[in-house]
Amino acid sequence: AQDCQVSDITVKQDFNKTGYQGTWYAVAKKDPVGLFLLDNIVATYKIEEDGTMTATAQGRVIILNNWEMCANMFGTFEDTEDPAKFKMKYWGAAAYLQTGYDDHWVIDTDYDNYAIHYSCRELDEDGTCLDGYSFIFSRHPDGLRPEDQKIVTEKKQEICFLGKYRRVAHTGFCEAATN
Ligand code: AZE
Repeated sequence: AQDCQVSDITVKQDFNKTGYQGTWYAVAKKDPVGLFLLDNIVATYKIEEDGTMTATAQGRVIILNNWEMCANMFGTFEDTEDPAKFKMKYWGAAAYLQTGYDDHWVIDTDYDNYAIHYSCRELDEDGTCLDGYSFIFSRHPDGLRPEDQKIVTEKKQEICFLGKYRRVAHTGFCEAATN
């Protein structure tokens, strides 16, 4: 997909959502346009009894220009014909947080260590992504294992986001009981 066509991006083959369950720590992110999760981002995925995938996510945000808080977010996933491509409906625990309906693609994962997430919100006329975001997730709060970094760099290039990521800090901001 070196022409950066979103329709040519390949995702994880035979994606197994059961194996994807549990906690993932964001170690890097590529931001979309507008308001977004800043840092301390942790996502927890679960398969419900009816087989649908749901998730919760936390992260530090700044809303209304200078109000810093920990956003508690929820997502429900709709399956598509590709097992690694979902539509995600999401909303915040508080009404002033964000709601949305985004693509949620799993580009690659080994289920035990790393995962590469991708979402294009807006396609450009030429079929490339005009506005999108992506998370690099790790099962380990301290980051990716050295052996996974090479794979992740290759995938960042395949989704045409190489050089657009920022590291996600984990400082414990969202670990306090009340925020
Ligand atoms: C994601 C995966 C787990 C579930 C959810 C995710 C995305 C959440 C957002 C939240 C934005 C919040 C803002 C609040 C002011 C992809 C991490 C819900 C995009 C901007």
